[in-house]
Amino acid sequence: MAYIDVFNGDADGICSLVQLRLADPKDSQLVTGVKRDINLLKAVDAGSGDTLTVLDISMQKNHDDLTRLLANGVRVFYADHHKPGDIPEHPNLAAYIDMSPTMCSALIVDKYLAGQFHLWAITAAYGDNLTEIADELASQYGLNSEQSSLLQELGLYLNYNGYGASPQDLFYHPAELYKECVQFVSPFDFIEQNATVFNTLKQGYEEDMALASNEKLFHETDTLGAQILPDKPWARRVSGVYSNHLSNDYPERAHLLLTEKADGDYLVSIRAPQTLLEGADEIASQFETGGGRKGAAGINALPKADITRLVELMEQRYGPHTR
Ligand SMILES: [Mn+2]
Repeated sequence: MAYIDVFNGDADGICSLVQLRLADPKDSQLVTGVKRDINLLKAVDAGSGDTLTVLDISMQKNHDDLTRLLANGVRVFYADHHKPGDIPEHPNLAAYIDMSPTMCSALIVDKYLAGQFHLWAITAAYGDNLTEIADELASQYGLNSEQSSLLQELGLYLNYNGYGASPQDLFYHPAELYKECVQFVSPFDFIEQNATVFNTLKQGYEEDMALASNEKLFHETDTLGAQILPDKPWARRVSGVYSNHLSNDYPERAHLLLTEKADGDYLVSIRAPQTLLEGADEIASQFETGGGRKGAAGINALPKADITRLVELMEQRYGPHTR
């Protein structure tokens, strides 16, 4: 009879589990990883009598392992906001899936728990870049602007910590960070009483962002800004939040962020202009290891020789004629 908690290593995954375990404490086994590591059910072995909680990872990407575990007699609670694919019909599966663009997994859990730990849910909404929704909830719950900016900061840092190629790149393994958070019913108490964690993340974020801003763009037009970051832990950590930042600063431009990998290929983040949130997935899927959503997509391993073609594709897709 084991409890196994499987969660994405970003703000949304962590804050989802924090709420559930504050409501229903369990001595559980934790399965998580860096944000991009979403095939988390693969490593899970469980059987009849075991209870599995799965948070903020695509059911579609974990479909075969979910089916395997259900067939083993495992009871599963699943909450997520990514495309689920076919949801298995099984009496042992409780699936809470909501793909609406105004939801994140922690808000789904918040609804399930009738708002018991809404401060953590608001933190996650900020972390998932759902700023307007988070602001709305914050004012509904009577937070002042100082309080809501503090939750926004925490969400940003928790989210930032999840990026990286492997847990070695991160300041805190997401499982450790979860354990630090779940000791506090309120994220405000976490920030105040666990100041070392908060300040470590804040300082790391600020230093990494400053380093990224120092790197020059190698291609810059009204249509597209493109930048290369070096093969360094700071670059792998900051690339995701830095892309969000660029995209907020230049909403009319598309963005391309390439991070060098040890083998000479590039990890690529593609952002459509915020004023034309489409096409990023189509561009990414023209490359062997590419994929993603309309507004934001990526390529896992782009050979150096393909950089020019990628830049041209983006200039064509988002050039003046598309407006
Ligand atoms: Mn999420």
